[in-house]
Amino acid sequence: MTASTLAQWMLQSNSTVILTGAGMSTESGIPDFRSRTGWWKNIDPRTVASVESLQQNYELFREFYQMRIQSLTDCQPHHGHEILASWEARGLLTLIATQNVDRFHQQTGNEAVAELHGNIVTIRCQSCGKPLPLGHFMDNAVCTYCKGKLRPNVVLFGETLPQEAWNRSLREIQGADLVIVIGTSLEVYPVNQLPAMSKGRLVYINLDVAGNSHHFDLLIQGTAGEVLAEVDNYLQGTMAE
Ligand code: BV8
Repeated sequence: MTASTLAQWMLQSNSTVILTGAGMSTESGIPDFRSRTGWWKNIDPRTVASVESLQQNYELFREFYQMRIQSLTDCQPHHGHEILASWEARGLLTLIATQNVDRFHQQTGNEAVAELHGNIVTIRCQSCGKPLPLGHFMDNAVCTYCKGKLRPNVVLFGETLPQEAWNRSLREIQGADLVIVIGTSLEVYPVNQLPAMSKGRLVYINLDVAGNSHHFDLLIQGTAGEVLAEVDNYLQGTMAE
């Protein structure tokens, strides 16, 4: 019922927005944050992923992000990412609003992507804001322009979200017939306010569907890769007619 229902809703929808979180990338080998094997199980995010950590604990901050960036090089998008790219190519998706910082949606071909929490693969100087090559950050260099601290273009705790990505996601979600939330605990503000902005149908695809307080029209418990493949099978079948 559930995967076929979602396929039908997608075919009936004139505007579908997908909101993804770290659970979209765990099948690629990237840990999420809050489940049993997540980053924050052993690390307090405030000590490595906040503005304070950048200002007061720069070596630890830099080591944490160098390790995150390094571990990305051994990971690849999975079939679920490819399905989402094919859905955009087939005109089934208006936007992917993502909390993920790995750029896997873009890497597999999605073009309409709003990065709500930035990314960890491009670097800027914290002082003068100028962009610098990733290698400078990985080699512990300082800013070549002003000798300031280098940092990834990720949204740290205590930083505001990129205005353009936020406005675009809010606008598209408010105008969507269907919003599909995939692989996120919806614990982080203000992204966790977005699902309630939908006036259309709201679907949650997640390993853990019990732990959220949002009103969803459809809950599909399972891994992103498996559920997306199941929904795509129904879409392929229906669209082939
Ligand atoms: C801001 C760093 C305002 C980047 C991240 C007290 C109460 C409430 C709110 C606050 C508070 N104190 C501070 C705040 C605000 C704070 C916040 O929300 N804190 C919370 C956590 C308490 N938010 C902020 O600071 C934001 N900024 O509010 O600014 C402001 C205004 C004016 C001036 C200045 C500031 C900025 C948000 C920070 C974004 N950066 N981390 C990084 O290193 O990545 S947040 C971090 O969590 C990640 O970036 C990630 O994007 C985000 C969300 O996590 P999820 O993607 O949901 O991942 P999670 O592990 O939680 O869940 C994964 C789910 O997937 C699980 O349910 C799991 O079961 C499921 N899953 C796993 N595998 C699969 C799966 N599902 C399906 N298939 C699978 N295979």
